[in-house]
Amino acid sequence: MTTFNGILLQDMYNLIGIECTLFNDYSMALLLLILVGFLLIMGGMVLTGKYLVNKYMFSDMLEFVWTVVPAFFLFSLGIPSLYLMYYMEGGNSCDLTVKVIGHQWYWSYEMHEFGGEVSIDSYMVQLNDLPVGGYRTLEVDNSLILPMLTSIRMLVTSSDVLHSWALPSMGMKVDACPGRLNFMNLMSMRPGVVYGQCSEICGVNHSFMPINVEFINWSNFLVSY
Ligand SMILES: [Cu+2]
Repeated sequence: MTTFNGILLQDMYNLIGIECTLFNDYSMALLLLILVGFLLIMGGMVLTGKYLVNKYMFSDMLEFVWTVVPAFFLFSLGIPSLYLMYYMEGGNSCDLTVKVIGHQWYWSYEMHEFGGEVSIDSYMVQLNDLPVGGYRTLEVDNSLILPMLTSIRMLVTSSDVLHSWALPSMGMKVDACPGRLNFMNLMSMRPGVVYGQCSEICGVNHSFMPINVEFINWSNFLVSY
């Protein structure tokens, strides 16, 4: 069901996602401030017929202000944006490593940890087999089950063409390139199911290779495979 929650960004599962949402809110507020301020000044001048141009014909102060104020706005956007970019790179330490492989047109996951060899193929559930309450083209037969509150290193690659492993509610997206390992750090702050889709046009069934990650606690995770 479509709800009002769908108008804005999704509820985030990790700190990076929360930071992205805050940055989006801040930039939109700044944009609105500039737009409304500009419209009020221009509208006021046009409606009243009183133009400020004559008063400020040779004003050094005005030139100073219209240079410094926009520069301040730009820096206030650029600095948090740079901070976020480096934050997304993640740290070097992790507790679990998962390999994600993109195929035409499904995802497969591999985990070689805790003495176990986990290898999963994750295909989309066809429309006829969709469970009640399931999301169309978003449910998969085998979802990736991961522990929450754990730093997980995702190694992303592809076996054929370019794909992209994306989780909008974690603010993360990594390209899957054949012959190359890209990585990202995931850490979910709460349990739940995170949905995503391939985000690189990869062929006719590009729209039908959803990503489904389930975050649960450690004790359940250890017995889930
Ligand atoms: Cu793809």
